[in-house]
Amino acid sequence: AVEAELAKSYNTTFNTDDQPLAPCQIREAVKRYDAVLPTVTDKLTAEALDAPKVQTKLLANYGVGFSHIDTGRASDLGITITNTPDVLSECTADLAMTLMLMVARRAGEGERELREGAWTGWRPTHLVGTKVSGKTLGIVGFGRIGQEMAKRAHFGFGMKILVQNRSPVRQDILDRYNAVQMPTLEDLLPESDFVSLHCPGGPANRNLMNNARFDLMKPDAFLINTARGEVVDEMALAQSLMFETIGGAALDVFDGEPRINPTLAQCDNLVMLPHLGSATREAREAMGFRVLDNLNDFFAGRAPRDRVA
Ligand code: 8YV
Repeated sequence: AVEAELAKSYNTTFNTDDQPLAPCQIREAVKRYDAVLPTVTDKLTAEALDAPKVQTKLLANYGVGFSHIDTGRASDLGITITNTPDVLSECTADLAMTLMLMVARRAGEGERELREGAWTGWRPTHLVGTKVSGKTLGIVGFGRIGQEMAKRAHFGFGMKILVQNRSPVRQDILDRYNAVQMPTLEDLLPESDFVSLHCPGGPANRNLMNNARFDLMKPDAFLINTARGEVVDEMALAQSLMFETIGGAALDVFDGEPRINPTLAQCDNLVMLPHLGSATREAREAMGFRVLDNLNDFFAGRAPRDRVA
């Protein structure tokens, strides 16, 4: 539906290849089009944006995260960037809850066992997992999605909520979920039974979860990542999983996705999904209309509602 709406008002070219744009195609696009609508798979690096003459005035990103865009380079070229916040927060938090429950209750392992025809019957110790209700959840990044996660975990599962955020969170927001803001990640990690990442990607948060920080987690704690792959040092994670210095992990995003670090795939105590955070009909359609709103604002000379750079 959103494609039809777009085509009504704009002379539109769709990338129907189902493939990310290669750097040369990005260079070509910014030379030709007034606006480009990238997704997370289109790497708008400084190199890809290095076109001699740039026609593009707006990068209207389809998604809330935009660490695939070199914002400094785009700004130097006078390009405005917008994203699609809010409309995917609930679905992404739903998926983070799904991952948390899957890894704690060993749902992925159970499903694999059934499909392999390897289930031999009920036993009292079979695939015994970890209780989620009432446990402590550490939320890293307390923006829109982090707060939706807190809502679900606190009201639905009676979890105690700890928060780590780069800036102080308003007390009335923390009070909604009976949440406590911890001064640093080093304070949050040893106290949490589950750690869920909801911070932005990009260079500032690359390898935020590294060896030293995995060592601070409880030996039976779980890591959940629906943020960006680069936030986790995947070799450090694989080691923690293999040596069982943490209980397990569940990832929806990967550094260099769709390529998966083969060591990760060998870990049984790891649940993996192919970047499904916002993958519902409702969220994807709303994201499309949010892109359209930003385009319409920008080309009508108004400030786009979701300008991020
Ligand atoms: C999107 C996401 O599917 O919004 C984001 O940041 O990671 C996903 O919800 C993806 O970005 C599409 O571009």
